[in-house]
Amino acid sequence: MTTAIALLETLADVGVDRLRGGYSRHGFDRADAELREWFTAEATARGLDVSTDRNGNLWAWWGTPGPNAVVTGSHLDSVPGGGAFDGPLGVVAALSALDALRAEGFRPTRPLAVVVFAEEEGGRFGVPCLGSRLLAGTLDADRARNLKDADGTTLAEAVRAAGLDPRWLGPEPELVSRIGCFVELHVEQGRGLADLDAPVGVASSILAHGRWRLTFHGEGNHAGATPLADRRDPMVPAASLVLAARRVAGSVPGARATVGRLVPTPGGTNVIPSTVDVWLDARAPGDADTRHLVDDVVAAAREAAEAEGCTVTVREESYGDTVIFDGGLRDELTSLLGGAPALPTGAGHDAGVLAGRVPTAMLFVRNPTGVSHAPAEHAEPDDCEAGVAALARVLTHLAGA
Ligand code: HGY
Ligand code: MN
Ligand code: MN
Ligand code: MN
Repeated sequence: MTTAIALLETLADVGVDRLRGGYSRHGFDRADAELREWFTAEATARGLDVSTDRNGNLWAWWGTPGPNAVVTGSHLDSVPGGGAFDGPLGVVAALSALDALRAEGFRPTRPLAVVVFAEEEGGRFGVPCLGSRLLAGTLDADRARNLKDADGTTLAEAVRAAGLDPRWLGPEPELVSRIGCFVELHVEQGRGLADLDAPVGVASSILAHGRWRLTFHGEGNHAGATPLADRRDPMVPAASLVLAARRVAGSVPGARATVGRLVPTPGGTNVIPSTVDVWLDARAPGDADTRHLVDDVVAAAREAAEAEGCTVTVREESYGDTVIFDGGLRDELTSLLGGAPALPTGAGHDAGVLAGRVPTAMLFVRNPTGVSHAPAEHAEPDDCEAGVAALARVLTHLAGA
């Protein structure tokens, strides 16, 4: 049986980001192709039947794909400069758990599948959980086809280059109807388990969260020849947006707002930009709080833009309402796992997309520092193995019934 860490090690050289540190592995890029090959080889070596659905999600079946399947898995893509565990730990733990089940001579009485969802981070095309949202029908396929990456390549062009037909992107209700339940294992992104000194936990909820793109329009000009009074510099309201996001979120209990990406055009050191694109990531416990938070931040941005003689356009790029995981399945797993703690998460997941459609649960593995979406993201080998054992226990319980 190959341990989860040993399997993760086999991915150590895939999509290494030498500039940022960590990994950059994005939907349908070169690293993604290597990851797909890796997963297909590992799954096939375990006697699983691997197929790719119309949205580029990979499915590895133990037994004939059929109704009431027990599905586990996660994603292999990362944020730019991401850690090694966010996503891949859920996939390697699923493979390692299946090794354990086979070693015990377990035979599932229900179809069992390991799934790898495409472009979960939205690191290339800007919409998180792209593969699972398309599968579930919560992302318009035409809009998806026209999503562009930083080089202007559309998703349609990228999936075609990956050997898929973009005309097929879209909901797969028949495939979703086969899922009897979905359980995703994930490294915890936060310190909940570390503070509780517990190796494994169960998810209770996911914060409402969304992404908004604000484009500030000003007048491109010379940094040296343009007196301050003659400027319409979009970087000024963009900077105030960053500060407004922190100020407004600080007034909403449990809220978070982040500007992780800000792109001036043209981006010259001695050039007043003509436009500045700013991406706002806002999250809060509850739909209303999140919407209200964003409205306040946008109002402040509009005011700052006007004061600088600029305009601003706002576009909602993605949104997911608060997810409360299925209480029955959650309680079943917490007791199955000897009273594992149930805890909320501020991170979004494919499990959050499916939770509205099929009984869904998540298992978390302790992250000693809680740091994630950074090269320092970590989980100890013993805790990873505790996660694998917990997942194997859960799969035996669900697929053996
Ligand atoms: O952004 C998130 O919360 C997740 O990691 N995609
Ligand atoms: Mn992530
Ligand atoms: Mn993730
Ligand atoms: Mn010059």
